[in-house]
Amino acid sequence: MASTMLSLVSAALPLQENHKGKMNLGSSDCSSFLRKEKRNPFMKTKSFGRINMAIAVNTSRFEGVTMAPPDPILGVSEAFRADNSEMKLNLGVGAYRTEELQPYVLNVVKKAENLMLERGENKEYLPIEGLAAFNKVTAELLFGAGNPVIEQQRVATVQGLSGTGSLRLAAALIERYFPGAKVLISSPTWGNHKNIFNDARVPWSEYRYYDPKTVGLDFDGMISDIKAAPEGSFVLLHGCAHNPTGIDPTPEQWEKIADVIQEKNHIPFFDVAYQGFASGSLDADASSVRLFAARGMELLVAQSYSKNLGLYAERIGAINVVCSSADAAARVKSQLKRIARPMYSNPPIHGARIVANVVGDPALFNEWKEEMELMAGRIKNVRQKLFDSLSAKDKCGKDWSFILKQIGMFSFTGLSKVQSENMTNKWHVYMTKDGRISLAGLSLAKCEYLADAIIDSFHCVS
Ligand code: PLA
Repeated sequence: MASTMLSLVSAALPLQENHKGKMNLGSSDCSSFLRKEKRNPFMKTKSFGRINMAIAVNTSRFEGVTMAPPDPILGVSEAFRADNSEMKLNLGVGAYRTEELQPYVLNVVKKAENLMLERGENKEYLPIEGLAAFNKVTAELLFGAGNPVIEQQRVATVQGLSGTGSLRLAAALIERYFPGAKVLISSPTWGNHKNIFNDARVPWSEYRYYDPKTVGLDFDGMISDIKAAPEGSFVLLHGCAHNPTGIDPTPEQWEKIADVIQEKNHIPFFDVAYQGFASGSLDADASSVRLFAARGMELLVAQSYSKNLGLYAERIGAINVVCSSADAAARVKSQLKRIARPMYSNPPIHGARIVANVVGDPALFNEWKEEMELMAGRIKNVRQKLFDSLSAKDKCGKDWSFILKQIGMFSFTGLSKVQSENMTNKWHVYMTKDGRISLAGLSLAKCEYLADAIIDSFHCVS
């Protein structure tokens, strides 16, 4: 306590200098701090001069706090900003860029914001569960308007702080009401999933997902790991456009996954962060979730509007819990609110209004679908161009066709950690160390350069 108080004195002193530059130590507050200072074990002398006080301040109570490593995904953007090379390319975070590699604000978002200005909407607190109009349309976008789970009021929907915050709310619900239950996570998965469950103190283990030999889905491994998990586990599934592999189960495989989950009494937990980015169609990309809901299963779904509406910094998303009765859904919703209140009280309104305006208005909704197709289409084009460039340039004849089989924003290149480091250190291509590149941050013009970097890293670095 003593050194904390001294820090305050030190910070306050310059403000207390009078116009002649002399210190005013006579204030009662200040002298009470100084009396405490005499007992401060960190002080070497009893002098009250500025220099000695600085020594005391340097002895931090946070000495035991170690430096945290940079985040494996968002840390890449920090490193990118610090690089002065003209060739630099940020393929780390999954953020959509135009062909000119500029951030993109969707036209429908600008229109929705104009509407908000025209209406002169206020900034009052939202209820804990978020904006009612948003919660309505977000569940409809996910399950399809008219889905029995909505009609029967069996979905507890709470607006969350985008996908991450919504996942975190669900993790807290699991920790509180399913103590000891495990969450099964695909191997590999989005880097932050493990952090979220660790921080919520929810145990997790991995199920096989990616087969490096086929650069495809290890379906048998996935099924047997889900089968082997303790009954009543939560199975975290990427609704579409699996991050980081870009490999999704086929519709037939989804049916089989649902069979095993049902057999084992597990609870499916979908993370839908890329609705619209897998196929370009919002409906098609929700088909996995709808398939499970149609079976009458109880399930959790976290949603994000960061990518599909480009609302990254607005932090807008939702957690939906489908229950077997309206009564259970009401109780679950009340508990989600109870978890949210001490965490952040209530969510931000701006992004919620944008989504409500866009999804709730047929004209804007159709326009959004067109823009969504444009974004997804641009990514498909760079995917094709990257494949063509790699195939044309690679003198060793490696088969790069796996790039075309992957979907969504990313490509999982198969580059190792050292090879990925070579991409950054030699070629100024910023990417995550697991070999993932975000094609959303790539332009047609940069494909040839990227192909050179990949070929060099793949064949010359081991
Ligand atoms: N779930 C998955 C599977 C994701 O890939 C991401 C974002 C989220 C949830 C959360 O996004 P949100 O909180 O912004 O809604 N993944 C990014 C960004 C795009 C990140 O790591 O935060 C990625 O580059 O992997």
